[in-house]
Amino acid sequence: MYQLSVSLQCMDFKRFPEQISVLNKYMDRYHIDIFDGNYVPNIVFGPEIIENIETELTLPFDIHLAVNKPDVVIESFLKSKADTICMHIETVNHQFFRISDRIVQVGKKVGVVLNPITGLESLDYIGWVIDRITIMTVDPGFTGQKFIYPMLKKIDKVRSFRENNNLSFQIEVDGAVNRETIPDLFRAGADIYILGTSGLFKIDENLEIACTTIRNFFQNL
Ligand code: S6P
Ligand code: MG
Repeated sequence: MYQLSVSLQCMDFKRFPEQISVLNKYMDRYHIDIFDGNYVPNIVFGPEIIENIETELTLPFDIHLAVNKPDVVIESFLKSKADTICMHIETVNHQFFRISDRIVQVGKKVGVVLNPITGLESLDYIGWVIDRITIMTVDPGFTGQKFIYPMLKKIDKVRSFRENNNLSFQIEVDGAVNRETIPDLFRAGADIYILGTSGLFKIDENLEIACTTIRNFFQNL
């Protein structure tokens, strides 16, 4: 069954209380991007902000660590209420198992994120350890970017790998997930859809209408 996740950096923070109460009602989970201004040329949330807003989230949320050195910052995010911590495989290839063990130790789920340019070679070794794989369908760092179509083939390959090996991790897609790209993503086999500017907030000024529109869209796939 698919899940609709919302990228919180795409919200209108001037209207946070109003928007979060609507999202809590219509969506399945939240996605919080952590940028370090180095791995990606942007900065948005940090641990203190998460501590402040997490009490208002009635849905589970994950943390997407798009940072150069996840080991340096991870402890502050392990203290959060996030149920899943997702890290870029490119940033942890010398200590993936050490970090994933630590995530499991605190009772959270392990997610791995693959940039569009990154291949699937690591799956042979990590497929048995992870709870989720996030296929970036844009380069990480910014909202409102163009969908990278060859990622559909990648999702399909990940799905086959999961089936052939009898595994159960979820497949998540992140970047330009909207009404134009969702039918293809759905056919390719995505489970979790991260909705941002194009997939949710730009649908309608009224967030309640935007949420019901995208929900109905999924129901009719
Ligand atoms: C991208 C980030 C994403 C975005 C999301 C925004 O660096 O990891 O989570 O927040 O993709 O959605 P959209 O529709 O603006 O691409
Ligand atoms: Mg993200």
